[in-house]
Amino acid sequence: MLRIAIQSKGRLNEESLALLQDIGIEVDVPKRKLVSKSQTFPIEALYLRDDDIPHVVAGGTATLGIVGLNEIEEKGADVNILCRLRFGACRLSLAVPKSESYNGLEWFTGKRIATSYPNILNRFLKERGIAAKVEIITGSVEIAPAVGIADAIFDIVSSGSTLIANGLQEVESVFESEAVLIAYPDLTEEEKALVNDLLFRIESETVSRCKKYLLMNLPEISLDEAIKILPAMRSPTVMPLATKGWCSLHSVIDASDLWTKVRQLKAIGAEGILVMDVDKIIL
Ligand code: PRT
Ligand code: ZN
Repeated sequence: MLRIAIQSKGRLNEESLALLQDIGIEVDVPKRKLVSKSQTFPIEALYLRDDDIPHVVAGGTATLGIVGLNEIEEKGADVNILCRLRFGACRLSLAVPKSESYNGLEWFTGKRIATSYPNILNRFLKERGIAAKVEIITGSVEIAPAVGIADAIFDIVSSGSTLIANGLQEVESVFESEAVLIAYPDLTEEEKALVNDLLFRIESETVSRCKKYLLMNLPEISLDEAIKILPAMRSPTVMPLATKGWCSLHSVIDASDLWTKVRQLKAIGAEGILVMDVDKIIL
């Protein structure tokens, strides 16, 4: 039986549970329960604050955990990072008041920087040879400059709107983060086999989330050109249409390439292009 530590509430909770559900693992949504057993896979979910997850997995109380990479980096926990989960994306950045004219890292020399991530910040400042004073604050870091506790902040940024609302400007992006799956480093052979099964499912799921399935009608004369545009997993599927000289072309592409590819395909005569989400990709 595996045990996976999940954030009990907060930004990673919903997407962690949704990911488990998408890979066929149903667990009860936390109400006041700390642990809930899945009926569909030998795993139970342990609901915790995100700050506690690295430690609980490093100690083996949980075999697996879903947590922000920023937490692992800050806590320096001894865990294996198994895969990135492509949600909870954010960055840890330095920000200064908008009124300051910022001209490079030297600006921070002698300044007070408020943060909940002192270890990552201290490492960064040391690497860059900047002598600043790190003020540890747990929560509402962004108001520190306005109330005079600090001159600048080092905090999580996602859309950037919290910084703007507090009259701050992001000046250095230091660490890129997203949710990751972590594991206790000393799993038994039986646990490893279960974890591999889970990883296989998760990879199929996370890969499919950034893919699109495309199908279109195409003049046969443009086929070679279209195949160059759409390399697909092995090669695109081509089927004849009832109308002579035309075919139907099917392919899977990276979602980020969608609009570029659609423009190129239209330029060589593609018509009736359908774009669909991909539920799973089993490679
Ligand atoms: O109660 P618990 O301790 O479990 O939760 P928490 O309050 O400590 O963490 P939570 O739920 O806020 O965040 C959990 C994890 O989500 C973080 O460790 C990150 O890995 C990830 N994450 C992704 C974020 C954000 N995006 C995010 N935007 N965590 C926090 N924020 C906050 C940030 O602190 C700032 O206040 O959102 C604000 C900035 O957002 P923007 O969009 O205005 O830039
Ligand atoms: Zn927390």
